[in-house]
Order: sequence, then structure tokens, then C-alpha cells
Amino acid sequence: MTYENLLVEREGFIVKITFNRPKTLNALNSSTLRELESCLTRLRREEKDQTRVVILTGAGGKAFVAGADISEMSSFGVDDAREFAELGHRVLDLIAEAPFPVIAAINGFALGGGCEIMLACDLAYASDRAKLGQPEVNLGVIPGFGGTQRLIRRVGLARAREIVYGCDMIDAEKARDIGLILEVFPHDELESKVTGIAQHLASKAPLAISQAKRVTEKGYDESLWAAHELERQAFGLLFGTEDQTAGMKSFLEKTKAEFKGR
Ligand code: DAK
Repeated sequence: MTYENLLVEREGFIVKITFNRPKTLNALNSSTLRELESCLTRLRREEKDQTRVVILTGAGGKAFVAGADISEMSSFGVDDAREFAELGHRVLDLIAEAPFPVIAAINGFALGGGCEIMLACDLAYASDRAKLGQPEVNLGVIPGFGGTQRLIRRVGLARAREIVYGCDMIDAEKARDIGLILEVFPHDELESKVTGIAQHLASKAPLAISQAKRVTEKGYDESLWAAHELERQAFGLLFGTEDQTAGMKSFLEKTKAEFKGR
């Protein structure tokens, strides 16, 4: 897969997607979003069996993604803005609903749409140089890629309002303390730490992870009863997989299971 604005590299079951517009601090234009849509769709369809974990990061060492591309957005009318928002929502839903975990490696600025991409990922880790935030109100708009709603769910209503109203940048340690990201690593170690986490997840039963992701994602907005029903269905379904047989057999025989994703 080759793209103009993304670098896509595969190592075994792990795919690293790097936003690659360093001159604009990896700002998200429509063409980058369309490329990400096409890349994620391909990983979910044609490369489903080979893909267990995806890592998202930014090129240039200074930014993950510094937001939606303001030069492109500045000329939008109402219809363009709506179309752009729909594209952004589609792409972020592809991340949130992917059958594999997506990890954000925040190696610099993650602002506006960049922070929203991170919020759609399963796990987020940051370098000690990262700065996060939702500065859209400074531009006379609000987060447009689902950020307001995902932010509330991540850090709570009051904290989300403080972040969106105030537009202030949050450093990595504060982001960790308020639950926006999981861990902070020294800048030069971020890549190897995140790769280690991805390898750890890639060794687990992929269909079980996929169901755990689906049930936690969908169940979050359901009633407790409906969410428990989703869990019961997924639990039952997994007993029809080779991985369940292999996992339990390996436990009883005190060996390490090799999961096939079947
Ligand atoms: N868009 C376009 N270009 C950007 C950019 C961005 N978001 N961020 C940085 N750049 C460009 C700069 O213009 C500059 O380009 P040149 O001047 O060199 O040509 C280059 O990247 C380097 O940036 P700086 O020179 O500014 O670098 P500094 O280190 O001094 O500052 C910074 C870094 C990240 C603090 C600063 O660049 C900055 O404040 N950037 C903008 C951050 C921001 O406001 N991000 C949020 C964007 S708004 C919606 C859909 C989506 C959204 C909203 C609504 N609907 C459809 C309803 C989402 C909105 C956003 O994400």
C-alpha cells in the first residue's frame, strides 16, 4: 500500500501507519482522511487475517497530528464542512469499530482532529514532549470529528468542557493524570515501548480481543442489561473458535498457545 500522506509499514501482525505531512505538522486534510479510510478498509477486509494490531503515529518528530488542515478548512462553506465532518466521523468510526486494537503513539502535538483521532483509538501512549488539546473554539468552531462526545466519555463532563472552552494545551503528564492517555514515555523510547505493547497484544487470541473490543465499545452506551446481553453472546460465540480450544488445552497441558485467529 502506498499513499501520498501516509506511510504504511507492516511487521508480522503489526501495521504502523504514520501521518506523513511533517511540513504542516501532519495536519489532516481531506485527502489524508480519504487515504486513512482506504487503508483501514483494506486492513479490515483483504488483510484481516494478517492484522492483529495497528499503531498510529506522526512523522517529523514534532507532531502526531496538529489538527484538521486549517488552510483547507478556511475556505469551506456549510456543505463542505458537513461533508468534511462526515468523512472524519466515518474514518474515526473505522478506528473505533475495527476488529483489532488501534494504538495511538502520541509523539508531539495532538491537537483538534489529532486529539479526536487519539480518542477513537483503543489505547494511547505519549512521549514526554507531547501536547494535547482541543483548540477549535479559538477558530470559531467546535471539535467536529466526534471529539466532544468521546472526550466526555474519556475524562468526564466538567474536564471535557474545561478542555474545549479554554483551548489550552495539556502536557503529557497532566494528560495521563486526567485519564486522557495511559502512560508517558521518554520521547526516544516511545516507539520501542509502543511496539512492545503491540507485540504483547498480537500474541493474544485475536478473535477474543476483537469481541472484547466490540462489547466494550458497543456496550458502553447501552443499558447494563443490554450490555450484559452483548457480553453473553460474545462469550458464547468464542466457544465456537479454534483459539478457545487451543487456549484452554494449552492451559491444561501447561504449554503456550499459538493463536490462529480462527
Ligand atoms: N493546519 C494547517 N497547517 C498547520 C496546522 C493546521 N492545523 N498546524 C500547523 N500548521 C503549519 C503551520 O501553518 C506552519 O506552516 P508554515 O507557516 O511553515 O507554512 C507549520 O505547520 C509549522 O507550524 P508552526 O510554525 O506554527 O509551528 P510552531 O511550533 O510554532 O507551533 C503549533 C506549533 C501546533 C502550536 C501551531 O502550529 C498551531 O497552533 N497549530 C494549529 C493547531 C490547531 O489549532 N489545531 C486545531 C485545528 S482545528 C469540523 C471538523 C473538524 C474540526 C472542526 C470542525 N467540522 C467539519 C464541523 C477540527 C478542527 C481542528 O482540528
